[in-house]
Amino acid sequence: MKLLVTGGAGFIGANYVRMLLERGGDRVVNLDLLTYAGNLENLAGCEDRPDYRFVRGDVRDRALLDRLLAEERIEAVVHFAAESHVDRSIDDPREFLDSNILGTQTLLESARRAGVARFLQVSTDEVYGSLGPTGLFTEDSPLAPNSPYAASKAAADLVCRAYHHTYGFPVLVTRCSNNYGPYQFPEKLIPLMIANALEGRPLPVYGDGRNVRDWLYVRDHCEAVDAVLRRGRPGEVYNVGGNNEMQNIQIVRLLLELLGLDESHITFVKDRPGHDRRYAIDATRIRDELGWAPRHRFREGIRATVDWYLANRAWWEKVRSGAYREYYDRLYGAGGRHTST
Ligand code: NAD
Ligand code: TDX
Repeated sequence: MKLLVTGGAGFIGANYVRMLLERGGDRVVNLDLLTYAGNLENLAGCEDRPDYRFVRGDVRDRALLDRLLAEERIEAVVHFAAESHVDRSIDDPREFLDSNILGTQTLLESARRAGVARFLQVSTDEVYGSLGPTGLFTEDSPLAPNSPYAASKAAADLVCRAYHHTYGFPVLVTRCSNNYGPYQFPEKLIPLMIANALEGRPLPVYGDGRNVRDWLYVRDHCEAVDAVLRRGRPGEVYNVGGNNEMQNIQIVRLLLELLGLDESHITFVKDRPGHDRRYAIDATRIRDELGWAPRHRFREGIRATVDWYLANRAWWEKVRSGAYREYYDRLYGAGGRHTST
């Protein structure tokens, strides 16, 4: 298939592009704006393949999209591109609404006009809001996003829904829980904690550390996206989860254990405003309809992830320099939102 992957230089997108190229049989055009989160080093070794092309550009650039879709005779779009970090959305929501909502609509419109046969919107469990101590999100759970990031993703999902309902455009939506694995930008919990631990910095746990996330190895998410893209029912939403609920503090302790460090490195800091307490996914639909299930056990996946960050120190040291330092100091430094409690 001839695929346009957006956001393919980011964490999940790069893992997805790598998976497709490993497997072979598709042509992959990767459109990415290379924001702070996009990094072509995530795709090192792919550049010269005849079945791959990188284009730097914005999903809000309609003229570019029209040209690219026609020129490459694109048959399917997998839309990863987005502003993805909740803390940044709390600091400055505007770019999230712009990129995530208008970006999705621009891409939908261009793809519809070009007669694209499948359009997959990569969404998140955060659109459902927060759970209490029990229960799971199903595809029928009401949308109740709590952060500007989550609101922007929910809005984009609704625009996708409208394009299917109004124009019959073959849109599919996946809503996945928290991913972890190689190439994740070290602003997110797991790589941030690993990098801080390796640099001898404190590990900043928000609030009481008992917020729960359902962690899924990135490769399992990529396989779910691909299954839905090729075999899912247009107009449908598919939840994707690891059936692996953990409190943040458990994750941080486990990382310290794997790194051979003690708990003195943990520091509890001021909570994230509006911090969702618990996410948990019911992934029955994708399992029953498409036969998808996670293939990586958490213990193995997290060990592989720690090993990857140990072996790729140059990768994360580079992305943590420059502009990242300013961001980190603003949020976690003296007077920042996440100062020690
Ligand atoms: P990321 O921040 O690592 O990567 C995002 C990529 O999109 C970057 O390469 C960036 O340059 C690119 N991008 C941003 N705005 C763009 C624009 N306007 N035009 C073109 N490219 C643009 O994000 P990620 O963690 O890989 O997440 C990818 C997608 O998966 C997002 O849509 C996110 O909402 C969703 N998702 C992420 C998770 C998770 O745990 N990380 C879980 C569920 C869903
Ligand atoms: O320094 C930290 N300390 C901390 O305690 C950071 C960065 C996070 N946390 C907590 C907040 C969350 O409860 O860890 C948990 C995970 O935080 P993030 O890695 O920021 O992820 P989350 O907010 O859960 O959102 C992620 O999963 C869903 C992705 O960033 C989203 O793109 C995805 O949609």
